[in-house]
Amino acid sequence: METTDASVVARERVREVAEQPLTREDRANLFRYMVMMRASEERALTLYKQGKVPGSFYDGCGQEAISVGAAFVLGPMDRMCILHRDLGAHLIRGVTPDRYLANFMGRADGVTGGKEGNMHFGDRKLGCVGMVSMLPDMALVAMGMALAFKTRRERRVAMTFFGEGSTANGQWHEAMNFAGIHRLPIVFVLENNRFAYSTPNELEFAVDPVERAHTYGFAGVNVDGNDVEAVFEAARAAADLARAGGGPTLIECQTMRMHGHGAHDDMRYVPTEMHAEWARRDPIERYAERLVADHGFAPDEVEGIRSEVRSYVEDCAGKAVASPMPDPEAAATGVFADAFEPLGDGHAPWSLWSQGQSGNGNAPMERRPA
Ligand SMILES: Cc1ncc(C[n+]2csc(CCOP(=O)(O)OP(=O)(O)O)c2C)c(N)n1
Repeated sequence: METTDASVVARERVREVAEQPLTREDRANLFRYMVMMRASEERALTLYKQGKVPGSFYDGCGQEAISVGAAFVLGPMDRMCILHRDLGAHLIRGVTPDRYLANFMGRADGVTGGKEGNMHFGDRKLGCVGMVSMLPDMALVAMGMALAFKTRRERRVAMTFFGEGSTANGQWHEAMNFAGIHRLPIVFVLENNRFAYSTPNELEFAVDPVERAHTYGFAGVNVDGNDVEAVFEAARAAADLARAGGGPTLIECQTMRMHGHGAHDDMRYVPTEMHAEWARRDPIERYAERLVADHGFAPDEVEGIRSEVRSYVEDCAGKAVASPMPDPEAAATGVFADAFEPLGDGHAPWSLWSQGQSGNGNAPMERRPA
């Protein structure tokens, strides 16, 4: 819903730059990163079952299209607050699977160097804040970054993810309200995966959270969260709008958490037919079919990408398992940020959507091989 003339003008400007279609290479990369997320999480679950992960294990199985589609939109100077179902966003920013797997095992080569043995990590040099476990406080952190971008007149965007359960917490309303008042350059990505732990949607809210966006003065859009290109297009429009001064957008992605809340949860509370219905909408299988049916990929090519990524993840697992436990001395290092430490540009093992041509104000993403 448009609320002011400024947002109408911003939407017009967005339309001018948002027409750039995805290339064949972009589509291959969207597929690659979804497969990489699934393969990495499956590998991590195996490590957990082998007793190599000291804590619990959480994943985003079935939700790959959301973090991959949304993160794909951003440029190196944008910033992200990523949560526990969003490994795809870390991978797109350039966290490699070996660092992710080593992190779960508390190893020296993990993202946090063994300081944290779970998914509460972020690599600030790649533009991602370390995860705050209290939900949904990352929305407030992202809001703060967006406020800084706006205050400094930088054409940068903050993006944050959260589940629908988090929207019942007061902190979420504070983030939405403040972002709306100041028209901050922020994209809120809501992952409605039907359950907050064992609580189903009908016991979570009387009004769907996407409906609330307009009461804070900005648009709420609903997308199929199992369709990576639908998520990408919604996130692209939202990020371009934010960059053009049009303020926040709330994107609600409809999906399903296909595994338990954590590896310890047997999901007995999920009706079997419901799970089976969502399995038929698997985002990776759907996209594999679409690449062949609509985008001129040969079936062998799609399977080639799948096996290439799976063997890359397997190599990464070998590196992670070989990583040593951290030196106890390291516990005292890196606790405080060095104020003058230069931030690196986000980069990823495979080339990304060509950001430079979209008028988003970011430098083009550097293209590097794996
Ligand atoms: C303030 C707060 N209360 C409780 C928890 C424990 N907790 C972690 S994840 C989770 C479920 C959150 O559900 P939702 O926001 O829908 O995200 P999902 O896990 O389904 O992706 C809970 C209750 C927490 N991390 N923070």
